Amino acid sequence: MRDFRLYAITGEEFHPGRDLLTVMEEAIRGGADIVQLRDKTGSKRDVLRKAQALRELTRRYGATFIVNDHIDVALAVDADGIHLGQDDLPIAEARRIVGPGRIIGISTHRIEEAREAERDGADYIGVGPVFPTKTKSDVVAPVTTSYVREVAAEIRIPFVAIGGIKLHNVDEVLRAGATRICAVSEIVGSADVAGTCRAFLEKIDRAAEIARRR
Ligand code: 3NM
Repeated sequence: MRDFRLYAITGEEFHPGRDLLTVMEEAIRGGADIVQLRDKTGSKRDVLRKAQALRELTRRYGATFIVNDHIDVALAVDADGIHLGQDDLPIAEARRIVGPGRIIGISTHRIEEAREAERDGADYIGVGPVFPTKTKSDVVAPVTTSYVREVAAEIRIPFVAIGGIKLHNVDEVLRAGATRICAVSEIVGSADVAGTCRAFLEKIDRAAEIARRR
């Protein structure tokens, strides 16, 4: 997959009164290079309609589009990939459905899951929740930056840190070795979505520059 720095996930509950497409377009304009549709409550039809619209939007900007959970919807709209949880279809079975050309990402919460994902052919892993978050209901206890460090030291496929990451604490995550950041509430709940994305990217780039000089 194409490398990325900032991964934005939809969270419509964080922008009441603002349209999904407007908010995600602002995120892309601010520099988010991946957009994931995450909708845990809508009907299949609703999810499909949102996926169609986001596919069109991301294609227009050349951004990567990932669908959470719904493999059928991802295929129907020709998404770039799918994102799985630990209780979803295993990677091997998902791969048989989506084929070699589509991205498969999976959430991991401990190093054994990260190793398994790498072994099973995931294209990237989520590493989290780094900090407490209210965005995900069935979330495990925070894995802290020590899990980020473990993954950075050992795992060779791309990983993205997630969970409670805000502009005020992202530096800590970057110092632990993350080079890709994912956020929901901090991005889509912002009054200035594009500006928040640009601020994340500045911090990500500054950390990369410091790492290069070391
Ligand atoms: N997955 P916010 S944490 C969707 O740890 C999701 O796998 C997580 O939302 C994981 O940036 C999370 O608002 C929610 O905390 C992230």
